Amino acid sequence: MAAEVLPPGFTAKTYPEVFTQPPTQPKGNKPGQLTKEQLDKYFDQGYLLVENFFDPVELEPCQSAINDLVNDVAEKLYKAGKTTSLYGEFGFEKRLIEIEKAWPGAVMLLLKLGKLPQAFRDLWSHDRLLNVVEQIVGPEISAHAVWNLRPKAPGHTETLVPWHQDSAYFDVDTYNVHVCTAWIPFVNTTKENGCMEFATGGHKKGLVGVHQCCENFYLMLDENEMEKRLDIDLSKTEVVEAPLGSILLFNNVIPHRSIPNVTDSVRWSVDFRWQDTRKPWGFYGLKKGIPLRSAIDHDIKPDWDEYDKADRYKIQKQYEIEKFHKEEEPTDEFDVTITGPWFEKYHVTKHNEHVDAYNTEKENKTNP
Ligand SMILES: O=C(O)CCC(=O)C(=O)O
Ligand SMILES: [Fe+2]
Repeated sequence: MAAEVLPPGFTAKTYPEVFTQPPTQPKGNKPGQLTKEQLDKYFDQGYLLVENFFDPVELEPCQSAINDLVNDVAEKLYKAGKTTSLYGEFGFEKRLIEIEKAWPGAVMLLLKLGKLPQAFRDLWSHDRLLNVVEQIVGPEISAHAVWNLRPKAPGHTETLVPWHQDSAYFDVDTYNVHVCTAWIPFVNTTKENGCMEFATGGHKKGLVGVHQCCENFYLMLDENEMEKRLDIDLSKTEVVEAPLGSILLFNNVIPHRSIPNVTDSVRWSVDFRWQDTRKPWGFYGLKKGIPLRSAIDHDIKPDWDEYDKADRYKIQKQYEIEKFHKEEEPTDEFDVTITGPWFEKYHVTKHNEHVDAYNTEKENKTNP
């Protein structure tokens, strides 16, 4: 049998303790912090649902920021003559669906959001949330380079995320860094509207499996790989319905996916990540995080403007232009493809417009 050709994204290195051992906990409790049982469960399962963490009122500024963002997209498309209505009569859970029907790609424009509205900055650096993050990554906390607003519309394939480990998207030399995500829903998320599913305990080896490229722009971890290399029992995955007000915490090696949205409403959520400020950043040198809290410097003020200066989607594009000597094209504000350096980490087993936009140029460069 031919030997398996392993992709550069696979290192075979395992870091079990990074993902299974909580850091030493200082005495005393800060508001919102997890109980010992909850913390142990996070490190045992690889994820944890904390219900009623936020009063829904605390999420209203984000919901209203999302309404503004949808309005911006509606206006942009309308002004460009791509749609004939602003669909202003539709609300939070429906308007984007109508816009997407009129101009398929509207959801992608929101997914490619480069800048954080103030309400998102406030939520990411929310005091009670950081108290929890401190229990998981320790007291030196930075916001990670990667975050996403997820408008998951019914039947929309580009927001249906296949099985993966988040580290697969990051640099191989940060596979030993614990990155904690809080996935925060802005609606009740259920089995019907595309909530999250986790391969319970799949983080225990501390190993990033061989992914494949790509379902749309998403890396894929196939079930055979999950069973064989990550010792996952696929009969023990858990679909986690996260209600409004909850936070769903998970680490960067736990395999997870989201399931189809079969309702007629948008499933809105955001995912924010944190890591220890002193550990290396995992985004190909393209974007750093920013410190949010420190036990050494109590006066840290997050420099969100500095963070936002580097629009991840723009710098990913720029990286590609430089690396593959592509011709620089004028920015197309209606471009709905996503390409990124993670495409290079794994073998391409599935082609689509995103993957091809990246690799065609690569071939042109090597075979001029
Ligand atoms: O929200 C989703 O559908 C997928 C989220 C995800 O994979 C993540 O936040 O890492
Ligand atoms: Fe993920």
